[in-house]
Amino acid sequence: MRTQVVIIGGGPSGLLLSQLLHLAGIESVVLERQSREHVLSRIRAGVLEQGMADLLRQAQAGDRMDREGFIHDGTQLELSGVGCRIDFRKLTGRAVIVYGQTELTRDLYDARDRLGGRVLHDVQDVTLHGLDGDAPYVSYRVGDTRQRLACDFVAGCDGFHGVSRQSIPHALRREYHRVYPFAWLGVLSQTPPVSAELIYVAHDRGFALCSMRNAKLSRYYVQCDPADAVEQWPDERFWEELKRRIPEAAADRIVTGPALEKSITQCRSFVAEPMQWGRLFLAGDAAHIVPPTGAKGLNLAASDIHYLATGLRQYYQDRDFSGLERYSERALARVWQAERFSWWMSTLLHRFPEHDAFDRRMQRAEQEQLIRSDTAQRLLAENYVGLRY
Ligand code: RFL
Ligand code: PHB
Repeated sequence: MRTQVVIIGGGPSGLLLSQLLHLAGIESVVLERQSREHVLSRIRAGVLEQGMADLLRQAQAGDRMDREGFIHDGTQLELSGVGCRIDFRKLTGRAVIVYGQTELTRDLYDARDRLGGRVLHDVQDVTLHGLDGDAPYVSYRVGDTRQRLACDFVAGCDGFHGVSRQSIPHALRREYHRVYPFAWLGVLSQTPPVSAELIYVAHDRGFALCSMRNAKLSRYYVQCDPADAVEQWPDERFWEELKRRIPEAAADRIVTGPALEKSITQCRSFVAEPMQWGRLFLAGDAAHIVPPTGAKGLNLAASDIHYLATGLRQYYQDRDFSGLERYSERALARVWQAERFSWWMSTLLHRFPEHDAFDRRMQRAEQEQLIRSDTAQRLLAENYVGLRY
């Protein structure tokens, strides 16, 4: 079997890439380890930058997002008891869209189905071969049958725990890693959101976030210990802790209910360089992770895919290698900006167990600067709505 581009991973990165390539007349096959139901059961990101939204429309997968997504012109910050609204529209002329990753992934699957795209599920033991030559191929197993798929290029869109990144020789790979001393406990509940805008809270007891998926579905987070297990957080404990951290008026009106989903995510920053080796190109979480505070993970995956799809189109249309050769450099320039922003916003809003009195004063001073300075607010807003591609 042969195709032009093998895409490892059927998450948002892989599906978006295969859809954009298809629309440019480039053939691909997506190899996904899990079932479609499993991929669609993961509750993750919720905030889309304009660049990602535009890309989804370009991929003919943006109709439902445009109908059902919510445009947010700003966000609320509650910084050690002081409220502060960041007005994205006023400060940048742009906004973000609140639309869940689960829905977006479903829309991409539907778009792939409509065009007859090839997405293979339950694919095991994916192995990449010949990446440093001009005849790469990928082998994998479905049930008891081992298959081999020859191609021109391999796109590694298989997330942080995937195999693609490991296929780049260790000596040629540089990895940057920061594990934070906290995690996020997230709850999805069938209740109306407490506020029309997201509320990011820095509190002495730890960070909290009020977010949403739609008018009837809320998503809330509290900072917790990375060693905590979900079982230690029965619903009552979660709601009680959330109410202690969020502004009093919000705590008074919040509607609570059973958790439909509850999960704990360790906060980390991670970048692997370079994002290309021979015929292999890494994109999305396969190459980088951000702590979720700036809502950048999914949006960074989208900008990678934009650069990669552009490079592949140039190659297939004009035999011009230059976009592919510059892929890693272009993608990484934007990745590092988003890494900085996510790290900064995490540092601003979380409680660090190792912080001493001086560290806490520095954090408070930074929060105060944001409350009083338009310039500081503009910087936050520019990064939050997303740097241009
Ligand atoms: P994904 O979504 O992880 O998809 C990768 C896909 O590859 C498959 N796979 C393999 N397939 C074949 N062979 C193998 N060997 C494979 N190994 C893995 C996996 O099954 C999966 O389907 O990466 P992608 O497409 O790059 O998309 C990136 C986004 O998913 C990610 O950046 C965000 O969801 C990050 N993230 C969040 N971002 C936000 O902006 N806001 C959030 O609130 C937020 N919450 C989260 C998150 C990521 C989480 N992870 C990765 C644990 C919460 C969690 C729990
Ligand atoms: C979410 O709704 O899941 C969400 C929103 C904003 C973030 C992180 C997660 O910064």
